[in-house]
Amino acid sequence: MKAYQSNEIKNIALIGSSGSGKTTLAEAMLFESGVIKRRGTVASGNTTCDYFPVEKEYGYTVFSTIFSVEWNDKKLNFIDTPGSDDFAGSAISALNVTDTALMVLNAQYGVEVGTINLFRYTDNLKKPVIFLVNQLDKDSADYDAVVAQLKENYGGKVVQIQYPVQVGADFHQMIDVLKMKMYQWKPEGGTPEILEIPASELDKATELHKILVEAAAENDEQLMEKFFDEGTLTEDEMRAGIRAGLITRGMFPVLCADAERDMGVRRLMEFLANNVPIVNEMPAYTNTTGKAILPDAKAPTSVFVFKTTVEPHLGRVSYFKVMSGVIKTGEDLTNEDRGSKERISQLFVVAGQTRTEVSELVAGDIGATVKLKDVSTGHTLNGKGADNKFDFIKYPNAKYRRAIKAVKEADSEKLMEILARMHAEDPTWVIEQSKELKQTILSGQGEFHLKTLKWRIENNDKLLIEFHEPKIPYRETITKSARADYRHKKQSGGSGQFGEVHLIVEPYQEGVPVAEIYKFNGQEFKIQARDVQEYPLEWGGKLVFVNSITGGSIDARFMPAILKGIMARMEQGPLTGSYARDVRVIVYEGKMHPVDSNEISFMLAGRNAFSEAFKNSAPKILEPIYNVEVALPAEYVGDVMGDLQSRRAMILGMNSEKGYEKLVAKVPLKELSNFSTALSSITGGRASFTQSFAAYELVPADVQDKLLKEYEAQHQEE
Ligand SMILES: Nc1nc2c(ncn2[C@@H]2O[C@H](COP(=O)(O)OP(=O)(O)OP(=O)(O)O)[C@@H](O)[C@H]2O)c(=O)[nH]1
Ligand SMILES: [Mg+2]
Repeated sequence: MKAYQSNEIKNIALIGSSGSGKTTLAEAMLFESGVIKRRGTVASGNTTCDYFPVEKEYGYTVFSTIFSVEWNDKKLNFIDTPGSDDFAGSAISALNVTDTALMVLNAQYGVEVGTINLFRYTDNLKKPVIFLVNQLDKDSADYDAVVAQLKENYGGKVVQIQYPVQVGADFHQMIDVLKMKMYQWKPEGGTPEILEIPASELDKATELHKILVEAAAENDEQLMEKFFDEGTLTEDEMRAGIRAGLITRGMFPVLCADAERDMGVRRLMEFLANNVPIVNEMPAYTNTTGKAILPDAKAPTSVFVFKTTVEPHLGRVSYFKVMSGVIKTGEDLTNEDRGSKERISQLFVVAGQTRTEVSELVAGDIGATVKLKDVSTGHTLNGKGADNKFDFIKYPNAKYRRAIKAVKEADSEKLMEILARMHAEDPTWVIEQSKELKQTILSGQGEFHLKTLKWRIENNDKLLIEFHEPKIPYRETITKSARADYRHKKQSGGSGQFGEVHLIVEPYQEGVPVAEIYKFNGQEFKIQARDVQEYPLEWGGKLVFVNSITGGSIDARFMPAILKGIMARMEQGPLTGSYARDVRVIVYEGKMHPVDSNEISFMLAGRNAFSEAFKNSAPKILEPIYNVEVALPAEYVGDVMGDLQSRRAMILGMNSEKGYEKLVAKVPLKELSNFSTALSSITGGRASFTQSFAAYELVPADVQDKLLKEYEAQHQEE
């Protein structure tokens, strides 16, 4: 492959709903540009982009795949991404390192929920979007309906570049209103005949051409003037206008294809080579200090690793974008995130598994390297004179969690290594070894997402794993004040143990001072808060420890032991063994023994007094509540609402957005366990949702009873 300069490189993300035809299109582009000699199909599992065994087995894309093609002296770097919401992390990372999104639509279904979600990501990232209406050969394809839907959703900025003369099995001709030509294919597709527009289509083509010229002119003042003077623009001027429109998201061009039969693909690549902005026309990236880093080949070298895979016979492959400067083989770079040195032994331009070695890649380009020692996704490698770090990719929150375990206990350690590696490959697989729950919790984007991971571990690493219902990180707290005392006394031969602690517990509320007098059973307790310590707890909330000892009934040196005893109980709450939070403890009285008192005695006395007081203070269990937002087609709102209500959800609202409905609710984590699966079965996969932690709230009385019983039963067993 020839060496390309920054102004000859275009980076494009292939995005779109699952099944719209991205991988099939990629195959056709690779074939037409001569990278591959035969076109594979998704059904036969021999495409360039779906090369992982799991993808062949399931018949859909799981990992994004990078491929580069040369077209009209431009280098087009594409990233084929999975369309399923379960793999949104890949689409988001691809959008972050490319400059334009090619959004593929299925002409049968038009704008799907997947389209809308993905479009929203392009909006957040301010990336240009080109729509490609694919599968025009399908019998129920309806091109005009798709364009109408696009306009309804994205307004007048949606402008047709092409339209099909016929749709369905007969599809083999389309009119290009930029070129003002008709493209016609033989049944085998590939290179079209380029013909004059037939008389029957001329009126429609002319009308659409006019709309396109005007839309192109609108993005540039000079073009607008020229358009007013002469009533038209040259092809070059139109391109300049389209490019300007893409950059500002002032125009969303629409093109046509039948990727399966390789029709429209060559013209699409020509359009991309001519119109997609080059890297330095797009807004600069900023490093973590906020400094703009231009894709300048003359600046010091910085490359950002956005993807890592582990491949048979090759090991770890790091995919990167050159943020500035030039990366060369034989060079030593510094891993800014680790402080370590890395030798770049080989550089590749890739097309799936096919790799072509190159000696250098310039700013703006995308490539791969192998055998780096300690580099993960998200790291930056710098050459001399650069000290950049980048962290611009924001992955979506996890929304499906399972406890994961090796079937054989002996494999546990190996499993943790594999999981760490899987996380490096896909950062949306999140692994947490929870000390609290005594489980390894794997979180991801959905059931599919986790199933894929299981498939890979079992098939590639030959290690059997199982998923379990994850435990819920409950919390305990108290709702009124209570008092207790406890004497720890032990006489065993030599020196004994003695410690006595009297304390009051009460709910902790920010800003509420300790009272001077507390009353229990008609008896008054005077409090003198001599020392108040606030301890923010690792697991949320606070423990406030008040020393109100007067007259030296307990030596100051024993106070830390009492606190330690209480803290031990906070870590394993008296009700269900969950973490306790938001408690104020006032130690106001006690007794010592001149010989037998020691730290251990006061620790035990403190712990037991606290336990007893806690149990008498109307203790309650708290559960994590999550904010949930569901985007779904209107026809499913009733069913999904019903499903949410059966999950103890509190529905907070419903809004209509363009083309879909949005339900907002608060739902206990416990009830969200299989929500993504239920949602996808209710809506046939046409909905998506996000979840994020909101707060801890009291569980209803019946749930608390059930939890207490479960805990008791479990304890009796142990
Ligand atoms: N008839 C017809 N079938 C197509 C066309 N494009 C893709 N297909 C078929 O549609 C199915 C899905 O295509 P893919 O290329 O896997 O779709 P994708 O967008 O990559 O899907 P994900 O990887 O799940 O996001 C495959 O069976 C393709 O052969 C087309 O233009 N016409
Ligand atoms: Mg695919």
